[in-house]
Amino acid sequence: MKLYIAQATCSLAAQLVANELGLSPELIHFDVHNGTTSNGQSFTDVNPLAYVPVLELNNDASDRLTETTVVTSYLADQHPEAGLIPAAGTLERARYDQLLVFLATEIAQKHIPLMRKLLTSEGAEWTRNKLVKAYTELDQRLADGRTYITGDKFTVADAYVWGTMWHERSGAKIDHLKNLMAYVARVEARPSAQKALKDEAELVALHRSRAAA
Ligand SMILES: N[C@@H](CCC(=O)N[C@@H](CS)C(=O)NCC(=O)O)C(=O)O
Repeated sequence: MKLYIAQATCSLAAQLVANELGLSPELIHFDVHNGTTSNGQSFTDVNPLAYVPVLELNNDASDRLTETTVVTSYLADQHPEAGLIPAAGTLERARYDQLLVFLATEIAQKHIPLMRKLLTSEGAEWTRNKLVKAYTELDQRLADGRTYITGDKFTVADAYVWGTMWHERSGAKIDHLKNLMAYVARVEARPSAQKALKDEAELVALHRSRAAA
């Protein structure tokens, strides 16, 4: 399997899930600044929409999956014994998918125009308020002392929350959300998260050094 990633982006969630499952996809770095990849492939051939994560499967057709929620859920569904996601077709899974879509639309995608400074000041304020509201919802879930976002078990959603904690870059003020902050630190302390950060940093450095040579 190949996993296309970019630095400090939502692809960290896919890396973390792969690590939790003991998988070792070949990582390929897409440099969002200059459009190159660490293996020299044209990234728009890989994903015409030009974003990560992209998971390329080892099947005959080398099928590719995009969308963070789909990539992470697919990996978790392939390894039900790891318990990283509820079984497909259950009400529990429908509620779970509801949470993943909430994370994708109300958090991850809200950050992007802020980080890229694409909004008017009125638009930026509206979007930051939406982000604070969404993060407050997560903080309230955690207020009952649970370890992870859906309970005491680590799941795919935790990887996604952690992989999209871009509040500092987007200027959303959420440091007062103490349950959330303590929780994110717990996720980040997991060996799978530390490995994701390390693998990403090493690959980015390799890509840059090859480009400079
Ligand atoms: N709908 C996609 C969006 C993924 C996305 O926004 N990826 C960003 C990083 S988090 C990206 O690759 N951006 C490319 C760029 O900025 O050029 C998903 O949910 O996975």
